[in-house]
Amino acid sequence: MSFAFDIQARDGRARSGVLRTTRGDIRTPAFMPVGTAATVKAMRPESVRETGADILLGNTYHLMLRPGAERIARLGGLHRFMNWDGPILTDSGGFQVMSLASLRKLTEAGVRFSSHIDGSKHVLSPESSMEIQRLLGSDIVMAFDECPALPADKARIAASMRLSMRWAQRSRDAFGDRPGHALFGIQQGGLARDLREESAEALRAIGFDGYAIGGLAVGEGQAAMFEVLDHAPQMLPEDRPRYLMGVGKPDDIVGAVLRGVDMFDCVLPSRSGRTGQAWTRRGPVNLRNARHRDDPRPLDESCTCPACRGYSRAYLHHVTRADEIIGSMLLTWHNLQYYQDLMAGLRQAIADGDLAGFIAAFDRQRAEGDI
Ligand code: PRF
Ligand code: ZN
Repeated sequence: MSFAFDIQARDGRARSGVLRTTRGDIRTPAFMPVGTAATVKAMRPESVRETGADILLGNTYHLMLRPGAERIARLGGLHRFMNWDGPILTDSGGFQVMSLASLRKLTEAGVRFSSHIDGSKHVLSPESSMEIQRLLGSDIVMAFDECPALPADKARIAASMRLSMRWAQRSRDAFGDRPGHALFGIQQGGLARDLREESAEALRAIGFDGYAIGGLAVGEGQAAMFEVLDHAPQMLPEDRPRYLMGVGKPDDIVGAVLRGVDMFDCVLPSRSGRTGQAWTRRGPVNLRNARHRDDPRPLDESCTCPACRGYSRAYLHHVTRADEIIGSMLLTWHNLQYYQDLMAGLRQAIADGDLAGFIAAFDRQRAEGDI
């Protein structure tokens, strides 16, 4: 088994601990900022680290197309290339093919598609995805899977899940034995409990270093997602990290931690920072709104980030409206800081055995609304 996972505290189903990788510890529950194209957009990696991030996410799909996995390997691997020496998890590509590429053709072998950048033709399979993630030097490699868009009928979801489980076995075989690198399996099965159980059983039989919950946050809504999370995490091995892919809003993360999830990634804090949306203890704040135009106060007086220490709401409003680059830089930093502070708060609350108190305060502050 690659990477020890030390669970240090529990509170109900929630856990907090440390995943020990060769490139450093990942404190869980963890939020992984998304660095799709070998950059967390608008941030230098040392700044991302300053927000408290222990690990970044990269994407097989984008990097294979541009600048190419072989090129990154020749240049010393993704860590050296992007100047981030902490752990990197890479997604396996199938999910991004389905949402971004055109002319997709799915078969038992894998998926053929045309690049969203230049229309060039490519193939991804469990074997080629494992090879690309190896060339990138990824620390946590994701199995190659397919994530059906919801709503879809149950027969379609079952067939897709079973294909993903055959691909999970092929991913495991192709990954081989790579000390110092971990392979995570991905549970699918939509909203159906029996399909989630069947998928978990298949993954447990193959054996992975960690287990992701895929196929959620694809349009089903929070209530339906939480219903799945009321049972899905417990189907996965208790002693290994559980990763909910592509989630989410702050309240999604809080609810998922309560239900036993350890790891998260989402473009939301970085992407919304580039559109003038800030996330704070009091909920979302749109800096484009004219009510900030003459406001000399910081975005959040309790936040330690550069945006909140050095600038007024009026300034953030101005640079956001004027589409100045510093607006993206400052709001991305603030949002990543808010997310990492939220994760630190969750870890501390679990360690203190007071997750319920933390969530009550979280809900209360959000109900008060922005100042
Ligand atoms: N599979 C993979 N990546 C993903 C997902 C998935 O199901 C999701 C679903 N929210 C996000 N990213 N491989
Ligand atoms: Zn801030």
